[in-house]
Amino acid sequence: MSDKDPSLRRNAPKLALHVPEPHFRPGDTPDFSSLDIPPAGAAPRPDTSVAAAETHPLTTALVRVLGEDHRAVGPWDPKLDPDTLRKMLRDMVTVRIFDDRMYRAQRQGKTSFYMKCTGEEAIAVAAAAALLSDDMHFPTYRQQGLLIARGYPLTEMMNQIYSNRGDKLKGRQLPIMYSDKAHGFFSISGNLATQFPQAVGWAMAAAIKGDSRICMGWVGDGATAEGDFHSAMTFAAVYNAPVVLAVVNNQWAISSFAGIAGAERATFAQRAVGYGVAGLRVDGNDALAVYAAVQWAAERARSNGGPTLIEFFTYRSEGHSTSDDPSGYRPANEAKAWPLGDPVERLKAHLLAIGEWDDERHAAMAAEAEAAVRSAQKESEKLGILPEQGKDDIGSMFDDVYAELPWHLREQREEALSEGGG
Ligand SMILES: Cc1ncc(C[n+]2csc(CCOP(=O)(O)OP(=O)(O)O)c2C)c(N)n1
Ligand SMILES: [Mg+2]
Repeated sequence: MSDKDPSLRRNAPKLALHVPEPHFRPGDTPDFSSLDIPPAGAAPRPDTSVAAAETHPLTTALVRVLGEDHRAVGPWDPKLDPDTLRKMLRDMVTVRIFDDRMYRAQRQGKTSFYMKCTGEEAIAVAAAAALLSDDMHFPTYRQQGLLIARGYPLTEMMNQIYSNRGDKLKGRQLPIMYSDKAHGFFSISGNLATQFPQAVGWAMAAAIKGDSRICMGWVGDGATAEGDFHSAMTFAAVYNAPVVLAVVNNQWAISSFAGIAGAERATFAQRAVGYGVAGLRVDGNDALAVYAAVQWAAERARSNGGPTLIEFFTYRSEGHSTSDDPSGYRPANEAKAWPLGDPVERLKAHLLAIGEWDDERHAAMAAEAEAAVRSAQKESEKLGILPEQGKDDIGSMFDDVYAELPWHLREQREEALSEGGG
């Protein structure tokens, strides 16, 4: 009998697969005490010029700056001036108010769809603050904070959400899939993970052209399972592209938890190790840590040190979108149990702790932000809301695709117009 005889496997165990299951389901009491949350200030900060491998211990650590006493501590403290801190806080508060009002607008039937980033506000807002205003972003649908932090008019955002007469994208994109070249905000694509190869390609082009601008690509934890994530990492590593690649790990991808994308086996930041790219794992609810990490990676990219993969560890506090009901797949109070806290409250507490803020100023700022969102909404609604759209200019749906409209589409256009489309 040969030693390759299949009968030798007689006593081998039956092959089995592991199907990851979230720790808690509706009705369970969420308990995150087994999560390893190192104290603020514990992670070392290597020089931005180190070899990628020297950052790899940081892919299992957690860069944190805001301590239990709400003070900034350790080598990652970006030592921001109070005005910058206050601007970040105002932007984060504005994002939250904007999200709440647009969520309500969807429930009132004024638009078909909305997506909030509640609990994740620090990430986009602090990343915007850390990069230069003409650096480019390839965002997903949860980085509205980039636009708000860069001063993009709230009315323009709402016009897009309502697909109204002011929508410069002419209703061709799903609500919230903004695009604005002037604000360095690439058109959002609903196809997950496309942002990574696009960002790497843009960064390579910037280098080929001898530009000094860098860019940042964004994906979620779930999207890292897409092939695009891995091809982008390969190109970024091979060509040492000047790019910052962010994985926002908010623990959920609609109703599937991060384990289904591989979080049980390794951190998302550890994906960097296999590609030989620098990697950082960062407390995404700590605006100062987010700022410091993006600033570090930006400096590295700008000085031709190459790409950095940053995992922002956070929690999606609300539903995936207005089409989702998370009570069907996770405990209702899971967001409250999340041990990294609320990013808005943490930044506010920091400003209070260093004596640069008080409750009255906070209330006045929040009221101002509320008024700004409310007045933008009023302006935008003058230009119409979604259910009213689409009748006045049906012919325009044939525009902007072909330089010369093919005959069959010309026919369809004439037919649509003669049916009273106007
Ligand atoms: C290629 C592709 N597959 C599936 C979807 C459907 N889809 C839209 S969002 C989403 C979840 C993405 O989760 P994650 O990447 O963690 O980002 P998050 O929504 O948590 O910010 C899925 C599966 C899609 N849009 N594109
Ligand atoms: Mg996610």
